[in-house]
Amino acid sequence: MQGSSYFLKIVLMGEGAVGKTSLRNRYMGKGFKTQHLMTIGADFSTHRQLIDGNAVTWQIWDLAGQQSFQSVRQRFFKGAMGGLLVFDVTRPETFMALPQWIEELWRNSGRGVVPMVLLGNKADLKRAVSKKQAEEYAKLLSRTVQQYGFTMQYLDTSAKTGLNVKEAFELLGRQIIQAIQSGKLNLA
Ligand code: G3D
Ligand code: MG
Repeated sequence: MQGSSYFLKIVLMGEGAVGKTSLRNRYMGKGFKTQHLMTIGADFSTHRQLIDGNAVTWQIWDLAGQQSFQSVRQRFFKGAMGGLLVFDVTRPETFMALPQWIEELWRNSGRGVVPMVLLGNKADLKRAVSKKQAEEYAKLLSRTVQQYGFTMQYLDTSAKTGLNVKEAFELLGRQIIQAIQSGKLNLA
């Protein structure tokens, strides 16, 4: 079966030091290049992956440092087809901050509600947020997003050991492609 080609901008979201850049680096492997957009304070890098026979070219956006200017953040999120929503399982406050990130993505994407995958990173360390808590939150979010053609899934990850890193990107890609194919997510 012949798959399709997709060029997908996605954003890494979550509080400082949860491991966003480390997850990206782990996924991309050694020797990749990033482009720095000084005016936005963000980097992006591209990576290709075959997902269920579809040729996906990711453009992965990552905030360099903690950017707080509203105008800058709007440009960061604009055009995003989806996001990896990351918290640190050792720091509950990073879990509590997730709703603000979701709201910001959906408000600024220019596409409305777009897919996300929830990641509890640093699963190699002693955790303070349980897997059950995170899964329940994902289930709750799923009820909100199912009308848009996707579900919200949760994965424990570790940028240190590599646990579920590739899987996280694959899951997100699958959700985005599904939403596009069902006509609920606009590529334009
Ligand atoms: P950010 O991009 O979200 O701000 P970083 O976060 O990727 O810069 O990571 C912040 C710190 O957490 C880094 O430590 C990094 O090595 C560490 N880290 C990231 N992911 C993991 C993980 O899965 N497990 C463990 N044990 N540590 C992780 P330093 O000390 O370099 O600041
Ligand atoms: Mg970073």
